[in-house]
Amino acid sequence: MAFELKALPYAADALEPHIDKETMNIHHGKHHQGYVNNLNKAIEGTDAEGKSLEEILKNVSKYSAGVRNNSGGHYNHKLFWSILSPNGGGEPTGEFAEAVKSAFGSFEELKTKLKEAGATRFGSGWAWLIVDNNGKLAVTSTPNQDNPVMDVAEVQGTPIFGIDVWEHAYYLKYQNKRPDYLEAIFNVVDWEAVAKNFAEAK
Ligand code: MN3
Repeated sequence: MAFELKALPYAADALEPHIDKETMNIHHGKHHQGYVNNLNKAIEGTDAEGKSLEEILKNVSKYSAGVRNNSGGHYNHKLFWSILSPNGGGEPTGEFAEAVKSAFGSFEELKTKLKEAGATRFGSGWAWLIVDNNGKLAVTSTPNQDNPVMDVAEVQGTPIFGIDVWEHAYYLKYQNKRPDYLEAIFNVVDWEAVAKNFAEAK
């Protein structure tokens, strides 16, 4: 069964003005679709064919650069669309909010750490909030389309939130001002979705 691209869970213009419609259409319809198509090509005739995305990522060091880049690209974007919402913004609540406070001191401090991780990732990559292998929340970042599920990642764990800092994620609206994009995106983060990911990852 080949991997498939699902439709966005909201309209392409739903995250405006923070993320513009054209960026969403190109990002989802061209970039994410490209990762899905290239992943299906890259696994063809290898033992990755028929495996789940998570299984491929956990053993990604066994596979080609094409499998690494495109399995990461598919996983990362699937997560990205799911943690954004036109009804997002605000702050986490409940058990997840308590865990944030205990790990980072405050929600503001978590945001600062995520923005730093995104701003200082040289070139293309991702900033992550993960549940690490000791069950603790941590902020980390990865280059290119790598992610913390991969056996090659410096810091491993389960991502519950990620920010795409590739230029394709923000350049049309924000040009070279990555920090402005990193500020704006928090207006459309679905913290309920992140809290659900946290509960499942723990
Ligand atoms: Mn992207």
